[in-house]
Amino acid sequence: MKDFNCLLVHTPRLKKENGSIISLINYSAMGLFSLAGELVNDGFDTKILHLGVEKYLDKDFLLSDYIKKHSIKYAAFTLQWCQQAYDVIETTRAIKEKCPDVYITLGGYTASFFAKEILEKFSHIDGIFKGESEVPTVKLANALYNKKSLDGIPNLYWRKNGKIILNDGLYVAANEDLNRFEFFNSERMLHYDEYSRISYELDFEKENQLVTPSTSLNICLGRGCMGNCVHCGGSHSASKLVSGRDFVSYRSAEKVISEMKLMQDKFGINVFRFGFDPNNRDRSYFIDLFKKVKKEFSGKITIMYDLEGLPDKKVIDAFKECGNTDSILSITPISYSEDLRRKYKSFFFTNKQLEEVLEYLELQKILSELYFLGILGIKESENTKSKEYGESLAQRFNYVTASYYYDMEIVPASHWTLHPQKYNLKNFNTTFMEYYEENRGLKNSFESMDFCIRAEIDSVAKHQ
Ligand code: B12
Repeated sequence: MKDFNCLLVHTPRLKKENGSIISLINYSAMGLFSLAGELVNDGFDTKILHLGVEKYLDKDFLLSDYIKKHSIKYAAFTLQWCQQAYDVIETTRAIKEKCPDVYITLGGYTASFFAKEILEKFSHIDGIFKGESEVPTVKLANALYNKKSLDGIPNLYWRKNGKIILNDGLYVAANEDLNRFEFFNSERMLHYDEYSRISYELDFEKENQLVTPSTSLNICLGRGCMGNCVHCGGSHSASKLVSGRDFVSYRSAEKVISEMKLMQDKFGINVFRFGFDPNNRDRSYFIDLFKKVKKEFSGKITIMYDLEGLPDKKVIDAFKECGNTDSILSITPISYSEDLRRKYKSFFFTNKQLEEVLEYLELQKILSELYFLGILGIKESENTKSKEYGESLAQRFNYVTASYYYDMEIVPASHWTLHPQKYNLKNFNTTFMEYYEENRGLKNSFESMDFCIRAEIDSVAKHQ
């Protein structure tokens, strides 16, 4: 191993709620494992650290102490989700104050989109990777280790002689890359076992929180999307802006299955989530994958498959075979109105087609759930009708377990934030600083002493 230790950090969003500290955005980016794997393959001692899990297990845990103790020279933080904006900035600020020699980078969708603004505003961030970063991250670690120039490292924003620049060259992973990368290795993450049982929300005041059997840890099947849903920050057009990706890459079914087997054997994980449906016109990849999953697991695992478009009978039949009866398809019609669906969503389908699919799922005894979204900038009564339509479908079809209704989130790089007039979109965040303010939480974030004070109160109370 090279004498240069690296750390990849996931920072959830912290919030104070009813006197408790809770965290959201608890699932780390899938890509942290492939990044760690590539660094290790190149001889760098690398760990992934989930700040929420570490803090939950030990209220006195401070990342700055960890960095000093383990002589970390390079620390890379995910800023994938815009809700992480405040906590990532404040945690890294505190780290840089206490450990000035550690080189700090950010990466992920939100950091990529706002890279220049972040580097202009926050001098404690040394660099930001725009887009996909396995190969560039290894190049950066080598350049820092060998004290070489950072020129020529693709996808890297950094300060050259005080000026913020984006290096020439673009790295986007191809199928062969995805098949080479490792997306699951419990050794890479501290306390992976506990992480594998984390849920959407973590309450730091409550005991026994890391016990969720069916987590939403996603299996990486590929990257990219052919769709252009208006509100999505990972659509075809948004991806082009964020990472330069304008094609879809798939991971081989064999690689996916061997990873699922490992997760099952080592951690008893039996619920797997596939959040990838990039092209409704060609689902041959999924039909092949489902057949192979069936062969390997004999239908004894639960699969949650998030669809962007409607499945046809071939996909449904293959899905039925591959998982147990708890397996579930999630379908997102967005709106009751076909006109609104056509305007806001890709992979269009009519209500008649949707209902025919739900009938077929009922016949096949396959569970499904529906997602309708409150669209901003339209009449509220239209959204109410979407909610009601969803509820009526859930009542009509026994195998529709639920119909959920949420307001659409506004995220960076989404089409409607770039063309707000077309969508009557007002009062939304256009700068990184607005996301930072919107998500402002605990002072000093994960380096805050509030957790420790709380722990002290608890231990005094226990001894009284
Ligand atoms: C699959 C998926 C999920 C899965 C799994 C996510 C996961 N574990 O990674 C689930 C269902 C859990 C999920 C949940 C949510 N998601 Co989601 N998700 C997606 C989806 C469909 C694909 C993501 C993907 O392909 N990733 C693969 C690649 C590109 O990313 P990656 O491998 O993880 O990371 C690479 C790079 O981003 C970068 N990188 C990432 N982190 C870092 C860190 C460092 C240090 C470096 C150097 C590089 C780096 O390098 C990596 C390797 O190349 C996208 C939409 C889309 N089509 O892109 C939305 C998307 C990413 N999700 C989004 C959102 C909003 C959410 C939720 C907040 C929704 C909600 N309100 O609950 C939650 C957050 C949950 C959490 N974190 O706890 C938004 C993010 C927008 C934004 N900029 O903030 C997107 C774009 C969809 C949208 N609505 O616009 N999601």
